[in-house]
Amino acid sequence: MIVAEAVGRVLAACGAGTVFGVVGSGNFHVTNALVAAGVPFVAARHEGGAATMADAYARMSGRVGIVSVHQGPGLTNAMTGITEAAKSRTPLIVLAGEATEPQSNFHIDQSALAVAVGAVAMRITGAGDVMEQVVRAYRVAVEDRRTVVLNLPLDVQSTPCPDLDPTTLTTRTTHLLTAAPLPTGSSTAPSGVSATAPTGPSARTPAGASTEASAEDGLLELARALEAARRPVFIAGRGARGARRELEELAERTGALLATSAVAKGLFRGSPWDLDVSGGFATPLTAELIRAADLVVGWGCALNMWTTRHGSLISPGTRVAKVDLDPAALKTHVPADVGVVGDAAQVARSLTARVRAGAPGYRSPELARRIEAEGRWRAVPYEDESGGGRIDPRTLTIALDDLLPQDRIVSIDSGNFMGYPSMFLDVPDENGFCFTQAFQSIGLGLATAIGAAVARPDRLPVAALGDGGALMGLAELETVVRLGLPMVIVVYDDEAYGAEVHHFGPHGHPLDTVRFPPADLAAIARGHGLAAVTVTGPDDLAGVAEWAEGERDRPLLVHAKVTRERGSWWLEEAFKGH
Ligand SMILES: Cc1ncc(C[n+]2csc(CCOP(=O)(O)OP(=O)(O)O)c2C)c(N)n1
Ligand SMILES: [Mg+2]
Repeated sequence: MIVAEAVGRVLAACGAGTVFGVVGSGNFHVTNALVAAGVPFVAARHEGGAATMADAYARMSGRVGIVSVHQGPGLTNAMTGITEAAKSRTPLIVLAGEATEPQSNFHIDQSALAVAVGAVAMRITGAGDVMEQVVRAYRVAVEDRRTVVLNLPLDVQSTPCPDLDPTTLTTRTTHLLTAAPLPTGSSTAPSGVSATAPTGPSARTPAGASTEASAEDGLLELARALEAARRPVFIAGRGARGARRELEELAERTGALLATSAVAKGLFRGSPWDLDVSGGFATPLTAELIRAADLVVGWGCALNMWTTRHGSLISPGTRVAKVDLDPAALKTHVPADVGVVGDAAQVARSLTARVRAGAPGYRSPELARRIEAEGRWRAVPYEDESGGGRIDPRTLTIALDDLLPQDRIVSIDSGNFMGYPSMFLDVPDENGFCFTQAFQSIGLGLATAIGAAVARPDRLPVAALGDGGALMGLAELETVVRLGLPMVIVVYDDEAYGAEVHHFGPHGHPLDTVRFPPADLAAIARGHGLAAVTVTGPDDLAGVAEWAEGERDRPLLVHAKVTRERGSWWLEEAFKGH
């Protein structure tokens, strides 16, 4: 056996779910070793797609995402997806061949590249302790919620190492995975592994963070704040995605209303007190109720500019509390008046046990009626502006919401269009929405939908893209067809980088650099083997209905020519951040 094969075997023994990649000579053996050990491999057509697929897969499956890339350009191609994952604290391992000889065409400083985007750089240094090094990388990904670039130098990869029989492999890997906790800072300076300092915080409580006593103080203060609150609202973020039951129990006891950040959309679906998403995508009712809150508690939620509309959803008199694993998150964005460092579910459980029940809080029969009547975007009246060969994106999305099965998983690209699917397409729960927007890159939407589809084959994958993002990520259209995914790809086509058009157009700037001639996206899709429908008005939606009611044996691309006279209302909010 050679080191490259040992790396694959050990990673498989750690529990790697699926590996996404583009195979070249520098990652050939490690990828085949993973496959030989039973880990499914998904071939992407571009490394950027592979990284984003693995990111989405990890988010939607709860497992570590694995990416496999060739040295040099294989890694640079993957960098945008790696950055998105690193910023989102997605547990991800990028296996990257590494040319250490400076004369090699493939040589670059891969560790510096990884660190520059907030990932953790590690390296396999020899045959001696390859098992320890792989397990350490895996544990840093899981326990610190980090994206790890694990460099595999070509000369080290080909070094012979003793064969690992399956029983010893399993026993030793299990032992290493469950051995003593990693010391604080191991993602910055692990012994035996070359690593460089990351820019982000560690999930493990670092020195100087809450002691047990101060955590207890924080809990007590939050308990008192909840008892005193008349109009409490919980806003759950990514860090609370697994804590629905605990948060609902505490909300029930304290009379709190329930909202989420965009990444956690769907978490409280079905609750009569669900306000859906807080922030730019919030309904008028949700914005009104959050503004009128006297206590807002962010659960695993930074309360950033998107979730709070640049802070404007938090009124001056409103107290803010935050519960977060990361002590730094208590102070960033909207700072907390009351902060608790801890896991959302655990903290909620312990508060439910100690908070006095009684006050109805924000929950009244009248409010329940209003939430039922006005709590969804599709209940907000609007004037349909379809006409002249173009469909109003609201009309399009509401119709799709009706036509497509509820058991869906929706992934969204970036751009002016992005609010329409985020607001008008319902999702069944927090595992029905995949939002790879931490880096605000366009072009990640299709690969996101593929990774999400691999994680949740029981759901209908829906990718919502702009024409710009669709054309940027087009390489993966073949992947959708090859994998036989029953995906619906909706392209909101305004023949432009609409975000730029609406940003600069009102100021009289020339827009030729951001406008394009029509592209026949339906024909492109058919060329790849998808079914396709071009929608120029509401009547064309019959084609979507036909596909939905049929065998769905091929993926469908809905090429929607959308109205483009005005920018979307959440975009103005977004531009404040530029
Ligand atoms: C990789 C990358 N390049 C450029 C941008 C700047 N940008 C933001 S939105 C956008 C336009 C996207 O166009 P499209 O996908 O058609 O969506 P639309 O805005 O038209 O709805 C661009 C170019 C970006 N965010 N990411
Ligand atoms: Mg566009």
